[in-house]
Amino acid sequence: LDKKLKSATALACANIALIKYWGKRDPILNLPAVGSISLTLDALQTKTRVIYNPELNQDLLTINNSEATDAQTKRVQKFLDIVRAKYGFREYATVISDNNFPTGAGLASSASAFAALSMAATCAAGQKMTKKDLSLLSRRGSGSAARSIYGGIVEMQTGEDPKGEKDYAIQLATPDYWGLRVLILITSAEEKKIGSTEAMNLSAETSPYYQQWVISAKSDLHEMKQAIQDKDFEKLGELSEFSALKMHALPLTSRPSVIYWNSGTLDLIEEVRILRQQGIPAYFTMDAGPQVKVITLSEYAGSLMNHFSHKKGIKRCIESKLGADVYLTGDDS
Ligand code: 2P0
Repeated sequence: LDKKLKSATALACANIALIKYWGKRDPILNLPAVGSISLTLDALQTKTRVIYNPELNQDLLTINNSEATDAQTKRVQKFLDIVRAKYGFREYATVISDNNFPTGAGLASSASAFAALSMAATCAAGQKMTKKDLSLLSRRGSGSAARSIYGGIVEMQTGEDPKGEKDYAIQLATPDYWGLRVLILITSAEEKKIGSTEAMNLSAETSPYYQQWVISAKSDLHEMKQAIQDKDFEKLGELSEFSALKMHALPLTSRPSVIYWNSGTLDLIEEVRILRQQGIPAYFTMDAGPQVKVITLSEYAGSLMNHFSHKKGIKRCIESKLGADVYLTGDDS
């Protein structure tokens, strides 16, 4: 790199999978065992600045103006080692990352973090990357980050190739294709007990349902793509709930078992089903944590936000529309 400091800042949105990723076919290259389909979430954004500095003797990371934990710093260092090896330079970096969503809300997102970091780290190193290259690279940081390169509705593809040349995301629909909304209902702000990387490896090793999960993923992806093409909201919602519950069956049936839900999570599943009986188009999904995300249509989002914000057991509600592709903010020019 040039003698002077090189920096770049990128912004990426988090995403919520409708058809879930769970399990890896290669832990080193971080190749997913199954494809997935997600909605990019405009309301949950990470902005990351990378500044390479020849005077540093290690990478430094701050998140929301505080020094990151050792585990977070190590994960970023490992990722920047991949970038340095790929482009043949040695400078360490200061990485400054900020989330626009409330900290301590149980929403820490490796997806938006590694998507933003991929773009900032390569751009600051003077590399022009295509979206496909960024998706391939950010997958090394976190599987779900490969999807956060794109806005709208996104598919993470997966192949049989041992090097993972087909394991990158593509955009299925732009943010304005369909008025989908996601309500993020926070039931607990606690740190999760076991991270998804560890839990998915445990599932692959010990859950008796794991093989079937991998086999059955293909038809879920196929059906979901059809539902998106047809703008069939009922089908999209029904498949999303099915994939979420099927995914959670893996940690639930691992040894030892991992339960990500709390009683508030179950209350909200029930609540969403009751709303549906009343004719309101709302479907739930959950990731590796107790928060419930409600998928709905734009015309129902306001009244549903109002409904949930008065519910006992909900700490906070965030409404999101579909977000955009990762981009450079221009703060460094
Ligand atoms: C998903 N999750 O499709 C699934 C559903 C959580 C539940 O991707 O090990 O942090 O870094 O590749 O991406 C969370 O796992 O895992 C995740 P790694 P990641 O969104």
